[in-house]
Amino acid sequence: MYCDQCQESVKGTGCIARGVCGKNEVTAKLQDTLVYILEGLALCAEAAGKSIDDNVGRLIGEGLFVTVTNTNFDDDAITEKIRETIALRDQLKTTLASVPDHDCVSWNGSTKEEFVGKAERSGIEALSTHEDLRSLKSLILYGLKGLAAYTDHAAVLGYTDDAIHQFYVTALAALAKDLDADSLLGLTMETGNIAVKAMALLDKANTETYGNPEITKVNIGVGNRPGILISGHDLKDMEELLKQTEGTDVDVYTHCEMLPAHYYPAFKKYSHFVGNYGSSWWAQDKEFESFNGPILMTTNCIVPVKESYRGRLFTTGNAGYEGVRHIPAPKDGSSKDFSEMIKLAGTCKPPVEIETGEIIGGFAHNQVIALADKVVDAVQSGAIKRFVVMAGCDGRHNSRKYYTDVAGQLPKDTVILTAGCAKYRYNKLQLGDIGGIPRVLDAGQCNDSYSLAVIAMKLKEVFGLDDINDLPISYDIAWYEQKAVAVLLALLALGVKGIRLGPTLPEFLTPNIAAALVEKFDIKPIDTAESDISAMMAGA
Ligand code: SF4
Ligand code: SF3
Repeated sequence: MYCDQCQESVKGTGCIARGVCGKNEVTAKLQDTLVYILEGLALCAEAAGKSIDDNVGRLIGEGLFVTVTNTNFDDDAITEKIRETIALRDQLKTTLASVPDHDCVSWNGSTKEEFVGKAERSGIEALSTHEDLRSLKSLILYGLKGLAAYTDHAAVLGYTDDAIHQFYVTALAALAKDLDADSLLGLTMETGNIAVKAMALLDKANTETYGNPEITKVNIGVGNRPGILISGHDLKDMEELLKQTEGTDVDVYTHCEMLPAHYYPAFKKYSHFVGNYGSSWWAQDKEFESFNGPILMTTNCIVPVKESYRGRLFTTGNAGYEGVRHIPAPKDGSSKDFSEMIKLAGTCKPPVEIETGEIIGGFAHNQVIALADKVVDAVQSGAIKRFVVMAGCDGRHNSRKYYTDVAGQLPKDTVILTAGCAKYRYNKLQLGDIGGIPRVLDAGQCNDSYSLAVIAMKLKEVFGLDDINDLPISYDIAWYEQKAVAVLLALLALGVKGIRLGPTLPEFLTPNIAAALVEKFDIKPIDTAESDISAMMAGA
């Protein structure tokens, strides 16, 4: 195996024997083959020369999502996805006057062993023999995986966009071709544009379905009834679980990226929706243990499952883990059936209290724009000197203490704008407020970084500026998996310059490609908290 798609990839070599995330060789190879066959499907779709239909777009999006870090560790589920993709590719082939001449179009197999064997010649290393071109193709592929995850969440709510589906075809087909650096750089920028579209689509899907997020205080303590813990990013699962547990003796709690569900009006009416339990994804091995009740993983991030809670863990959607029960979506579009989990919850003890108090969030674009007068006054009076966008992902490494230090040491006249699980590094610090505006404004999940961009655009308009980079906003983004790659490319596509990216620059960027990004966008690696704070306060 070879994998370098996340921030925790083994430095210098990528993960070659077993992933730091727990992904083993077989799973990694199956994921590589799945992407390879998706390239074949894309070449055929391109040759067909007409728009792909929604079902094909959905299948491609799901295939990409399954390969996102910490999403699916279930070899049988990935094997089935490869079979489905081959069937679709071959069906499309029969309609073509001229079939593209490429191994990813003609290669066939049907068993797990054949798919694993194929990965020897189809993984990331096969993208190009030239390391800079491979680096650019990796950047496109990883951004594509991230934006596909967002698009899939929107599709679950009935929102699709042909332009995004068409881009799946363009980008995946490009991975199978010999293209020069300029073409690949152009495609990288286009990946950012499409990532903006994907986040906007998901924002529309979430807010039209569940209302605009509102300022909300979320309880982080526990009640005295058994609970179900729900994690990941899928709000439709959240809705169905709340409906099915209403009127039972079971409470519902959120973990990690599901925290922002509390901010949506549609979920506030449920009195058994008690609060947020625990913290970031990587702490789940301890927090799932002490939660005591069933846990539903709707997406990433799943960490290697401990025996102490394996029997209480369930996956759904594109998430999967060998030996863990999976709750499928019925083919007829009806609700998923969470009754087994609910029954199990009734036999469990209530969660162990690990903290008490409240956290505040719900500062997505609509809510912040509603407060625009207050925010503009605070900037004009000098009460707010600077905004620092600290969105993105959290991760295991101690080096991420940097983000806690930055948040804690930023001057009191600064406001942190956040989204994604990166917030868990500082959202429980008591950082106070500025004239009633909290110093940490949480917009929501990582995809709600879109909200932060909308807020920046609005401020640019209000202050009559020509360039988004003239605003008193610095960007100190944390990345871990491929959704953060999509968010980063989206910010670049929106014209944001001078982004700090940490805790390390991606392993898959070669020195030449990293230098090109630095030159074009002034991307910077992080330094110490002290020196970055003084640079940011000086506008650098
Ligand atoms: Fe390694 Fe990250 Fe790939 Fe897992 S997803 S195998 S940790 S690079
Ligand atoms: Fe987190 Fe996995 Fe990226 Fe949605 S839950 S931000 S890491």
